[in-house]
Amino acid sequence: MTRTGNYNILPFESARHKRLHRSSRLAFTLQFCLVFMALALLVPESASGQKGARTFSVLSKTWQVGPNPNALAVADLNGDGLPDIVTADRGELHDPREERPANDELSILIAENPFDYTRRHPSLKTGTAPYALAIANVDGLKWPDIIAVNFLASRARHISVFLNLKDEDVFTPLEFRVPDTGLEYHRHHDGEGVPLFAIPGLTSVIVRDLNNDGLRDLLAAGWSSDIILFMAGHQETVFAEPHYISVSGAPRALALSDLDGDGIQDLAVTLYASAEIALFRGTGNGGFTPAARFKTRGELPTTVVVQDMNNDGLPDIVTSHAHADDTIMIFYGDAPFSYSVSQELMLGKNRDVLEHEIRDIAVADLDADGRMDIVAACPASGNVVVLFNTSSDAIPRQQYRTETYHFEQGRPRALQIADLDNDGRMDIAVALWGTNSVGLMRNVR
Ligand SMILES: [Ca+2]
Ligand SMILES: [Ca+2]
Ligand SMILES: [Ca+2]
Ligand SMILES: [Ca+2]
Repeated sequence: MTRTGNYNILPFESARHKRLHRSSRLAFTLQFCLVFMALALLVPESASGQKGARTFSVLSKTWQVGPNPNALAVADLNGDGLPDIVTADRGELHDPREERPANDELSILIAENPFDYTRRHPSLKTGTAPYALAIANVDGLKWPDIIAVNFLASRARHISVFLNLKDEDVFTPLEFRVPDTGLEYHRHHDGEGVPLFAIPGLTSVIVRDLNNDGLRDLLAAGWSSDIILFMAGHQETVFAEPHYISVSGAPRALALSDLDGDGIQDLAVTLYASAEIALFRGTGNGGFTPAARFKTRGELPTTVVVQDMNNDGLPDIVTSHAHADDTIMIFYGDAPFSYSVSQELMLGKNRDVLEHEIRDIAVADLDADGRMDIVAACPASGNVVVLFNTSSDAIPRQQYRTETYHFEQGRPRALQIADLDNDGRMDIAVALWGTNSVGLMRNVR
């Protein structure tokens, strides 16, 4: 195990690694100018994007949640037709070996009316440091259940499931332990050689039926142990024992999509330490086999989304680098598992200044023009940046127009796009790390 430097420490908020790795990034850039048809675009702030023509209105009211919400999910939990909001309140990880100041709860905001929420008390208790969320129906009842993966997982509480028994307004908690048999620790150690983080260090979760048995299965990224974890849905126990898929390079974020058009869901994974995207072909029975790997043209990629960004019918891959630069990368699919053309969208003005720190991205058609738009949560600048695709063709260098929304002291950390008031227009819910609250952006277009 070699120590590879502070830049690889996952949960700390720091930009110091940036300077350390500038030279290697230059090398990357040169390399990819040769290998890829690489296209860079400094996204212009829209001249007409200022007052009067803006797509979203930031609600002045915010809703309190627990300490340091790290993830946010939107779903109608109580069947009244209005989407509710859940946050994973992770707390801080100053020393990731300590349970505190990490936190262990999920907050639930129940919509009473459009843009009017009541926080459910008490909050739901998870394992330590809930990092990512999924909402999916995993039991026999019709209401959507809540699944959280816990990064520190002290006392072996790796996965927390809350079964939604809607009629009693009750969530029944279940806990799942990931056995450490066969798991190794691949990340950083302190000066005494003690691991800084827990294994497997879960950072991402998706719950979906992957083996076509009608039960929803769980996929999670085990960042510290270089694994993807698969737990098949189970009639009695909700999830069966985990199986591991080995993925070197610190798998951090996951996206499921049919990448080769065979009707079976495939998997895209960001590899934080090796700065790659890894692609896996789905077998249809819950298995995944390696299909491709390529560099992200940056360092420390943190997010991944799969969507057709240029409307050519082929899925594209979007990623961003929170700790190294303020860029969003689009990799355009040209054949199954092949992404030879990429485009870089720069949010900042200067490549060597980490101004925004893109922590989360989401993609949807926000202005209903048939083109996929991108939203980025940027805690360092306090901004949510919205990139509207203004292109009229499928040529890989797509054009974007920017609208910037500022959250005073809020530090947007995670977001989800959803139609929160059922008016047919996509709104945005934002987890605010600095104020422990949820802010909303109402689509007023
Ligand atoms: Ca497929
Ligand atoms: Ca495409
Ligand atoms: Ca659009
Ligand atoms: Ca709406």
